[in-house]
Amino acid sequence: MKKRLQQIQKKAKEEIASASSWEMVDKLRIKYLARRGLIAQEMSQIGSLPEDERPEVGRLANEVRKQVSRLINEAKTRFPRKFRQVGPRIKGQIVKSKDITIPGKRPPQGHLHPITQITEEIIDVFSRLGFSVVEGPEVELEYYNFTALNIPRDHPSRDPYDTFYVKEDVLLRSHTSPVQIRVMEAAQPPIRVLIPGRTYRPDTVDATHHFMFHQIEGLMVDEDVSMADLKTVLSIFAREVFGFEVKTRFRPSFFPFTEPSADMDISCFLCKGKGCAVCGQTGWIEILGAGMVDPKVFEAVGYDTEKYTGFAFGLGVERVAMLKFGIDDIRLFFEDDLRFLRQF
Ligand code: 2U9
Repeated sequence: MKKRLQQIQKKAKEEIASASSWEMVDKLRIKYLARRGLIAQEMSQIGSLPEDERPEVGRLANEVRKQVSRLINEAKTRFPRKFRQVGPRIKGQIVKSKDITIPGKRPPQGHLHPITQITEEIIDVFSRLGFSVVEGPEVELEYYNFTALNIPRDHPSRDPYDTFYVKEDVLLRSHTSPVQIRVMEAAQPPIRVLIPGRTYRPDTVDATHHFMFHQIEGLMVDEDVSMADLKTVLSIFAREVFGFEVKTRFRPSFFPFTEPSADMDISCFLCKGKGCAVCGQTGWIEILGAGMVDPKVFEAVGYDTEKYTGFAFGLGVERVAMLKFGIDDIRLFFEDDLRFLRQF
């Protein structure tokens, strides 16, 4: 049997060497290597040999099969086969007609809207101060938009000239403050939330007003939160967003939902406070409104007004974006003109 295996190997070698086409080599593959081929036939006899001869013959048979297989594979590479496609492949597919070394075409790539960019930048600053982002409905109940915020029944902002009403008691929110009420109804202090989103007011559209604009409001409530915390947090925000050299100042103001209230100015980051067109020669730019949450608001959500205090603030994202990017017309943000948007 050993002899026969050696003869098979010799014969196979000769036949493979004299084959003159890919198809002839493939016939030899079937003759020698197929499941019922010559080598398999020999191997099937191994079981009938005396036990002590089997391992050696087995090893030889395996060796012969390996050699023949190698010779056949080598021989196949000598012939171009009619149906065997050669050429560059992309994901296994032959792409004969293509030069895959040509650089690809870059797909058109967009970017975030400037309002989204500024929103994300501000969120980033406040998240490092421990604030988390919450969003809420744009169609709101009058109760959350006004009543719970201590805005009196006869306040002018409730007038349909200043707020879009969907029907009685239902409106398009005029600020994002109703979301803070919803947060406080759902959770107890400590609270540190940032509320970005669209707000709506029926203003006549001009260079600085639009019927829809974006606000970011913040709220922090805990034991012992003071005006010092408000000033610290908002001054950090101002320096992170407008530059580390900017100063802040707080002027007394009034909002129905905060007491005391303040407007925060930053020193003009363009003229460094000397006076220019952007700061109206004053050296200061108004950035946001803020204040300590009025106890009336805490009462509306059932918080213990003896135990908790908090501060809140609100800013217009378009205004911040216009200042930072030097844009003089709010309408540009909403016209989807790519000549404008591509600049950011
Ligand atoms: C709750 C309590 C208090 C949010 C605040 C302002 C001051 C403010 C304006 C900035 C420019 C609106 O976009 S704008 O026109 N906002 O001046 N907002 S304090 O105070 C709150 C909010 C929610 C429960």
